[in-house]
Amino acid sequence: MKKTNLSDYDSSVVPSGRDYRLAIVVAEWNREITDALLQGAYDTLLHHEVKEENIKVVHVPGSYELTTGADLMLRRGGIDAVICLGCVIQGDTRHFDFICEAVSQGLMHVSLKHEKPVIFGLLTTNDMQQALDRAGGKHGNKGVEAAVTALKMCAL
Ligand code: RBF
Repeated sequence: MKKTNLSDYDSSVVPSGRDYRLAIVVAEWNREITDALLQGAYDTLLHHEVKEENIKVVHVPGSYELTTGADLMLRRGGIDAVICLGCVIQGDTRHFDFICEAVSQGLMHVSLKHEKPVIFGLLTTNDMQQALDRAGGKHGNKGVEAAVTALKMCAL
């Protein structure tokens, strides 16, 4: 059967998070969207047995700051993976391209530098509707998928 919600996943293949400590770095821009992504990621970690006290949530002003946020979390030590959540919506100027490029390159760099998974949970959409569709709408919740990815990477 064709899946209509892309965040439907086989829960049985997701490793238990009972031994992991994770940070979630969330951008405040487009908060309606990023709050929904955060809720999806947080609930998914709890569902897979991550202890509440082992989830650290921090906010950064915009998606551009996700890289620094992830770096600071990993520099403190004791974190197994960082989930980064943000939403960049195409506007009239080229900010979209610069922010998306910086974040995708930046998060990869932080991940390789610290040798820890850094999960790219950044929506990069043409408009608000596409973002809503991916933050609990018809295309699921990408925060859920980011959390599942984090647990799978922690178990590698
Ligand atoms: N941050 C986002 O997370 N999503 C956006 O859609 C977004 N659009 C922006 C558009 C402009 C014109 C500017 C100047 C900033 C935007 N930001 C956005 C904020 C950006 O990620 C960052 O917080 C600021 O540029 C400060 O470094």
